[in-house]
Amino acid sequence: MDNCIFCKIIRGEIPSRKVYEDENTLSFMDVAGDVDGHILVIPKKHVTNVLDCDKETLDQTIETVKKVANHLTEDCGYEGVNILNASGQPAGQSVFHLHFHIIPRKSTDPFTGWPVYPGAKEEIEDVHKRVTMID
Ligand code: DGP
Repeated sequence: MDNCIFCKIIRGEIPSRKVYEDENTLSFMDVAGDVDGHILVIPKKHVTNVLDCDKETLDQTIETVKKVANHLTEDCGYEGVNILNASGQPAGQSVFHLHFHIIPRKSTDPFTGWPVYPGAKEEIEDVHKRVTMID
């Protein structure tokens, strides 16, 4: 995709600090500067997000997420990771090339990795009826 920032990173037209690369995926440092160690994992094939991603590309991308996450916890002194994905603008996606965020974590971190939600408004039974795929 000509104008996709992440496709430009893959092509080397925009520099990136690479963490891992193989034939189908790339992992590099996120420039957001919001939390130490913020890393992204993307497929080299341009897909928008999880919603339009084919199984093969998603499998390859998740495999690299696991590889990087294991490296962080086994070799880099971290104790856990948060793995985050936004699929769709209402979910907070701002770059429309599939990516998973990896936030390396330590038990001493003075923050939670989970979004701060406002508290459920609907009865769980009502939501369950609307979303369940089980007859
Ligand atoms: P999201 O909001 O979930 O779509 O995340 C997009 C992330 O991409 C955001 O954390 C900042 C990061 N980002 C945007 N532009 C660049 C860039 O040019 N280089 C790098 N390394 N990261 C970028």
